[in-house]
Amino acid sequence: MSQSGIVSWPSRSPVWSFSWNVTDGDTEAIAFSNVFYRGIKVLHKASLPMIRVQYDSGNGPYKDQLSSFNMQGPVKIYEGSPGAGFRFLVVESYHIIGRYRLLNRWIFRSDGIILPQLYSAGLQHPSNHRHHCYWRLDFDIDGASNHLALQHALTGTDWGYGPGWRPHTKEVATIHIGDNAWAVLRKGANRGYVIDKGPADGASDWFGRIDVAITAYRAQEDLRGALGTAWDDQIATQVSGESVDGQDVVMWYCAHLSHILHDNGDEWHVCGPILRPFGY
Ligand SMILES: [Cu+2]
Repeated sequence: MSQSGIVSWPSRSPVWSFSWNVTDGDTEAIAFSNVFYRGIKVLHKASLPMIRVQYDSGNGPYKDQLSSFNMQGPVKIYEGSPGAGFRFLVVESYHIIGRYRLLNRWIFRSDGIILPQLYSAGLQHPSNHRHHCYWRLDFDIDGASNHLALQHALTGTDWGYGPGWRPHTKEVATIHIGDNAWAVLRKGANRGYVIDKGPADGASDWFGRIDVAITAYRAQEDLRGALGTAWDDQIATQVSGESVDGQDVVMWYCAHLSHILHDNGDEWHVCGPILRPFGY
């Protein structure tokens, strides 16, 4: 059964507000929509529509989707603090697919940092394998237009956004370079998010070939969990070379979570990017 809710946190003078839902069918785990930080829009929608798993043993591959059907218990929402500095709000769902246990956790910090995290444990087959986790981040920094996506390179060249920050003006699907940092900003305003590669996000390979794709928002391209197969993420179908300069930008972020056999599947592994605000 699907679940949904509206969050305004903290209830007195909210820092974060958004709606969320989990459905069955062409699902995308927890889908967050209309995400605002301190009253300024950040994301039109954020979700995890696709996980592709590839085994060295040749079993599979698989495409896993987190849904209300394989979710165990309700979505949990709770808050906490690591001590000084900031507080955080967690929205999470726990799923079982075959022998996998998957925890889909989103952390919204009071300092504006967003941590989408996927935790995984369990082995479907006794073989090393990789989970390729695809987050779809439909940014709406200050609204649905006038965005720019940048990739950071380790160079002193300045394209007008600081040394090494090179704008991607056309749709692109590519891999990380340099220090693996990206940004989506609102042109003309020094406001946006830096997207850093998470510490356990691994490397692309022949099976999961991309780390990031930047596309122009098209309503008909939001296929939720229907995009992709076990063999092909089909993200290339959304990358046609269209201009993304000043458009409404969607970022696909892929982490490549490696599972090594010798831990017997008992250990939890975690992956996911780090989203840091600037100018909010
Ligand atoms: Cu695994």
